[in-house]
Amino acid sequence: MHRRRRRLFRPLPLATAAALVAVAAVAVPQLTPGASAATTLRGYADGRGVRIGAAVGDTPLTSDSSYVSVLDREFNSVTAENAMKWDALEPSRGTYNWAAADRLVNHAVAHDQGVRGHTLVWYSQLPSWLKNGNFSASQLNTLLKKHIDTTVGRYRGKVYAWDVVNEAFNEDGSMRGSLWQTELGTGYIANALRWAHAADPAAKLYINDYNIEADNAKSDALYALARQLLAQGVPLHGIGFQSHFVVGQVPASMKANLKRFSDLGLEVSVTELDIRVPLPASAAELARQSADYKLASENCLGVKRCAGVTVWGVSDTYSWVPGTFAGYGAALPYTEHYAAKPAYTGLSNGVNPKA
Ligand code: 9MR
Repeated sequence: MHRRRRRLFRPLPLATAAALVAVAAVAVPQLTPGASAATTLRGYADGRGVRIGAAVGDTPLTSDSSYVSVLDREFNSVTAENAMKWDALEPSRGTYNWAAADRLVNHAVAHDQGVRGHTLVWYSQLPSWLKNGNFSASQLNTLLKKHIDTTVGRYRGKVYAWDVVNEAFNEDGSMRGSLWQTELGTGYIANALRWAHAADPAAKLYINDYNIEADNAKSDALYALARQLLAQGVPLHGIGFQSHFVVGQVPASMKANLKRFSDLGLEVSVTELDIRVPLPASAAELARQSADYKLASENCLGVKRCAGVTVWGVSDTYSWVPGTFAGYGAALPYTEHYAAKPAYTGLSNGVNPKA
């Protein structure tokens, strides 16, 4: 018998759905052709039980109503672009600033969006009191546990997946020489996953990285670590493939590479998709970028345990790309004026199972 694919998240409760239908029937007697919710990214994603997400900055969330309306219309998941990083949450030791992170979580709850938590253990964006504190290994272990207990605990039940460990590897597959790696050794990864699981047993726990989309030395090393963690019973549930691509360079081995992780029983997600093009962006490059958005999203959604695709921003206005890669930009699905680019159509066709 044909069975529907298991949904990765719960649909609206029946009563809520019925109420919405009832309200819609009264307040919106006619649907504008082409504007039904089913034709948005989140409409397609909801229909197949997956997430379509965007990284959200606190500035646009609080000051740009065009941004917010696209965000809420098109995306059923959000990731804090910076607000849940350690330097943002605990700028001085023991003094927490939850305001921006809380704002995003509350926004998500109000707009039926899930939250991906990003990120608990990273070499970067550490507060200076921590980075320069000359702490012993045992002190660092205690500080890390407290950070995870406090942060995951605060959002228990509200974050469906956490990027527990971010960017732990070098390109050649060796472990990156971070504060954590250097002082605590690779065991910090298993510990972080165990602590996060204890703080929120329902959250899916991820290792997230870039340049692991292809089958290469870095993804091989991660694959070996993932197998080892699973064999040891460590609560690792997923792998996040950041997917910061250059136009025309979506790796040919991406789908097969994601599949080998999925075959271990792990979820796979594209967590930070953007596709940069040389500026000024030509029509030909934008068309290529559109095809790449479709390919990259299908490379995940076509794999059995793909939980969803997140883009690293909504519009080109706030993207990190031009500030980091000189001469490149236009990496996201919307223009600075919130016009949908060909990239939007590519992404939409990638998410729509019937396209
Ligand atoms: O987009 C983020 C940018 O606003 C920050 O300045 C930057 C600081 O490191 O982090 C960016 O997000 C990164 C993410 O957290 C991890 N993967 C790479 C992303 C782009 O740099």
